[in-house]
Amino acid sequence: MQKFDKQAFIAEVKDNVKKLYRKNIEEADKQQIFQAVSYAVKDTIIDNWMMTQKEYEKQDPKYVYYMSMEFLMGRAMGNNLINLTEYDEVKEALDELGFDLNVIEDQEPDAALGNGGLGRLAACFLDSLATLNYAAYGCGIRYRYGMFKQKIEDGYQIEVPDNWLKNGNPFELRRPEYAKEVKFGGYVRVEYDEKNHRNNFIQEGYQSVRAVPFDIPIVGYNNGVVNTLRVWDAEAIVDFQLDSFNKGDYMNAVEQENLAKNIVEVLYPADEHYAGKELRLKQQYFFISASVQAAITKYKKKHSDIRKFYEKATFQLNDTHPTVAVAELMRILMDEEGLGWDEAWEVTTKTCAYTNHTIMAEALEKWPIELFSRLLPRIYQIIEEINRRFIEEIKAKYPGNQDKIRKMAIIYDGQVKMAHLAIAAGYSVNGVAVLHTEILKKQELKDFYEMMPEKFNNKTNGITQRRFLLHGNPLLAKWVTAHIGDGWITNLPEIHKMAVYVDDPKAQQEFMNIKYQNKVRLAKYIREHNGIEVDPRSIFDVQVKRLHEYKRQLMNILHVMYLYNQIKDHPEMDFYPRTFIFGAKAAAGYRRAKLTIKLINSVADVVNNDASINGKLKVVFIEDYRVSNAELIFAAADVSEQISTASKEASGTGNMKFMLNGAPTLGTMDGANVEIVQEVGKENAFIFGLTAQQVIDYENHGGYNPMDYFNNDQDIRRVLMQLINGEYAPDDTERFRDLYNSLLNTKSSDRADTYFILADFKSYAAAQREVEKAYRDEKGWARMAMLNMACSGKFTSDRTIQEYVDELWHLDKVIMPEK
Ligand code: 26W
Repeated sequence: MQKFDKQAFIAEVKDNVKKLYRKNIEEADKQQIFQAVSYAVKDTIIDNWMMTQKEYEKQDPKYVYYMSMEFLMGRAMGNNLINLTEYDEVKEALDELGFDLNVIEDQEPDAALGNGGLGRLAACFLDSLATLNYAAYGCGIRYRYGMFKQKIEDGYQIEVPDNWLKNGNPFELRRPEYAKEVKFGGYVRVEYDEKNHRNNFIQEGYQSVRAVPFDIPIVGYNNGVVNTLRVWDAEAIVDFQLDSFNKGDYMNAVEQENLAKNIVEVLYPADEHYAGKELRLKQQYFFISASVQAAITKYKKKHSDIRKFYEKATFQLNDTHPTVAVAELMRILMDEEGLGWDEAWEVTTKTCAYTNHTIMAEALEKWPIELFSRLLPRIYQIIEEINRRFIEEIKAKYPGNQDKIRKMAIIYDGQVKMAHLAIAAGYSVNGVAVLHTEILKKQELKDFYEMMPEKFNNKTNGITQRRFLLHGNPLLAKWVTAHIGDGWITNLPEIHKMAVYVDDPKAQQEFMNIKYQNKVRLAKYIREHNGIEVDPRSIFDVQVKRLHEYKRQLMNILHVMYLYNQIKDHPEMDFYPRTFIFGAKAAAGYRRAKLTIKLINSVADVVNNDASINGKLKVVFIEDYRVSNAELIFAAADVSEQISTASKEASGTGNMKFMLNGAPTLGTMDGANVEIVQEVGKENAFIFGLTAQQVIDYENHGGYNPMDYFNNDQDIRRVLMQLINGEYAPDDTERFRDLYNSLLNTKSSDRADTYFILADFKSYAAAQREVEKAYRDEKGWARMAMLNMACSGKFTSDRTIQEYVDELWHLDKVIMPEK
């Protein structure tokens, strides 16, 4: 790669400021500097991007199309500099110009085109694919508004639209020459084709939109590779011209304009909750149709036999959201490429693979037939036929077993079940952690597993160490590199070499000192953004993730209330100062989750302002938790709270980011926590609570009664009573009644305490005491924290991607020419 030329870079930044803003650099504001620097960075990327695509043309590798409704990319500029290995150089150059790179980075809005785990996983995967020299496209939607911005007012969450494109996105490239048409509605006319002796299916009376791709570069680490995230924008096909009126299709023009505008308007912010909205199905088909068409076009440029499409392309479906790809591929292969059903089916089943990310029943996507067939008439026909044949297969395998059909059919009870379609039509079904995959096989997808065990496999999630250590925690990254070299950046298991230092007093001290500095950095952020003063010498105990009942933020804050009671009762008690840090967005319509945020803030108000406890306890709710502040938070954490009800968290990926930054896990045996403990050893984590099997047994056979805990445990009883006696809501004692009810009152939910908070409460409290005890032993803690970092090698997304490649995708490594 070309060497960085500082003076040339400075000149280019100055020139960009002039061209973009007609200003000298001294006159430009920070946002303008950000833009000017980004365009300079993009310039470097562009050459590599063109070269990469040229190599792909030449070497003709197999591509993976990672189809996802969500890509939670976060900020691009800093990450691009990191992967170009020009971060420090640009920092220096900007210093020379009198700007702080960190401050300039803060000018960039997060690209928050995702909700949480699933979207961020997609982003980590793109980073790893590029870094490992694999040809890949991310395929998604260019939402005008991403994940909402969260404001906290009077302790309540307020959702504010995220106008992330308002200053433009310097890294994206509009590619109108690759636009595709996507059709909705109308009806299908069948016409016999005399010449080819087959039926032709022609969609008529439809509305359509033009899908216009925007390409965003995905820079591999130090290898010259630049892949593409292709997100689709929608435009009206009929120009909305005044003379439409005269042509008589004025209303039609308006409708198409609206259709286009609405489709890409906003990301659905309801994580793990399916709402069955027509617009969401439109979004799904919109980006999938465009992406599949583009993949076919690309293939046909070099290859003539469409029957071998799967040799050059594979579609990974990120949960069920893009599953309509199965039918869209069938449609194109049959209706446009002229294949027969069996030929098309063979290609499709060799192309598509499905990843399951959740076992939460309310997340399962199923569409009413009426809606589905009206919006996608031809696609629906195809799914009907897939279903018919699939049921034949079930019948052949399980003669006379109506129950199997009821449980496995793709269309049943008036609904189209997207997970069933994905499983029937894909060559692979994978879970995202060992435990999760086992639960899929034995519980959720048992019947499918029994019928086609060969499709099922596990791919434990991972994260990119380049964003979450190299960029997010520069002090620790430099320190690690100084000890073991920089091999860990592309080969994370090498970080295990740090294990030899865990008993070295000097290393322990250096490590703890870096952690301290990162805590100071976070404390400053909290002061500036929340107005709360926290002590960086206290234990930073962190739970950051989407707000969901199964993740049990409620248990965490109830425990804080319990600690506060203890400290008030026993002021003399020796208590190590603790800062409980929360960050979480609640789905806008999820009332109980929003009430939990209010409770956290109400407890914070009381605890933080009680001078009598001498600052022993602090509670902070960080507003607008997102990728960019997450990087600061992971780096500063002492304790990683991973406390979901066992069996509910498919994997978790935040858990891995904490571990990488040297924060031991306080958690249940759930998701990837199980594998984290396996890597680092039980003695270097704080594990508590029911096991997944125990939870599943309760769920299947009953026998759990939270009232028993309420009646028999006075600490629990006291904390619960404080939810309804005005302790944290003096102005409205009823405010938190619903939370109280959710734990005790059977009527308010199917079963009271659906997520076993009371069952796990005391073992959680005990584990928390162990945390405190361990933290008091300074050397012991340093050792444990460093071991966590040293044993995090397995959890790089590079490993995950390599497993997908070796076992499922079989991609070719692309060799980049020396420059
Ligand atoms: C249809 C609405 C909807 C939206 C999003 C349903 C489900 C989702 C996602 C599956 C939610 C999600 O992000 N799941 C998370 O995926 C991560 C990556 O695999 C896992 O680490 C998390 O455990 C899982 O909750």
